[in-house]
Amino acid sequence: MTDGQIGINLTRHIHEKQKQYPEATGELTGILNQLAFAAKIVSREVNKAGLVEILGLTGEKNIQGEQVMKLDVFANDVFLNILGKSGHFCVMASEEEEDVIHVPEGYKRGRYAIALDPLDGSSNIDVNVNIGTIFSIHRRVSDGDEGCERDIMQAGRKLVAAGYIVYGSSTMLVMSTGNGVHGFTLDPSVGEFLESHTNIRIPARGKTYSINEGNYPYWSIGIRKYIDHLKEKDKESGRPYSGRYIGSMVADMHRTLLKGGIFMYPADKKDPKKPHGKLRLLYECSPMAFLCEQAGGAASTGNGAVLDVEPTQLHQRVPFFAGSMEDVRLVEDYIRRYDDGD
Ligand code: AHM
Ligand code: MG
Repeated sequence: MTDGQIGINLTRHIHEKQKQYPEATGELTGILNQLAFAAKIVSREVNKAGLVEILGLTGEKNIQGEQVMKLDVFANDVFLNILGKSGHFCVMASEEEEDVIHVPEGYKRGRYAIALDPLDGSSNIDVNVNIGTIFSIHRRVSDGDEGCERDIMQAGRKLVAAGYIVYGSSTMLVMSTGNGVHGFTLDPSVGEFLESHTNIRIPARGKTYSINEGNYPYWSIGIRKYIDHLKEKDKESGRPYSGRYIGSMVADMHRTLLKGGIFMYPADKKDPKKPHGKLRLLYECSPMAFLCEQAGGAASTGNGAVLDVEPTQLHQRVPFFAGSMEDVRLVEDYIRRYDDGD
């Protein structure tokens, strides 16, 4: 039993923030409510995933003889369905879809565009590791009724809002509308996201680094030297950095936002088809970069701020270094010193 003091929910939080901006239309409240609604549905299914395994329902058909949908396809359907009919968006993009997605016939086209990774890290579902949804929202820039790719393909600097939902030991929504970064934890008993982390700030410097070190032989000299450096005894702490890598971007970034340190997915020479690393600009790197900067940290491609990259392709990839300001500056320095022209 609590003393009746219940944290404020997501709707009230946005509402309160918007009061500071008389020109705000209140539309962001509606958008975040719709995102939260979709997140609750996906969260329910993610929590059932382990159980489904035990009950043997992961085959092609379930006991009713119905097709069992893969969770990432399910999450994609849920988000696109709810957001597409919300009246807030003119066009959408998803990691799961090659082209932009238009609002279904008969539904209002709105003033915003959204890019999504509906279920990032989905290869981790089988092993009960945190996965997440990432979103980024821009104001539309095109004229006419239908939105188009141009509305989605805007630099992160112009984001109106961005965030992620992490499905873990609890489900959390972490977001920014350009007013700091705030976290909300889903209370399943009342079905509401309640404010749990107000104004998250990344420490200026952290103690951990997060990277897939199996790619070491494929990295540039600068990245290899930087990682070698982190393993040396630090002059201040007398200890090397600790390695922490889950392999699920949302989970790795969530820890980095709260505790500091650096998360990286650099370019590597493993696959000539992916010369810029693995992570996608528009719905993975850009929204996370927005959150990092809003929390007082930094996010870089190694060669400038992620938020300043002008997108050229819907699914383009960029090298990504994000987290504590001093840690990000140091890796940039190594890249400048050793990889110039590499
Ligand atoms: P996905 O979009 O196919 O799920 O891949 C993205 C995921 C990120 O969550 C994570 O940071 C990265 O892939 C891990 O990649 P790797 O296995 O190469 O370390
Ligand atoms: Mg992804």
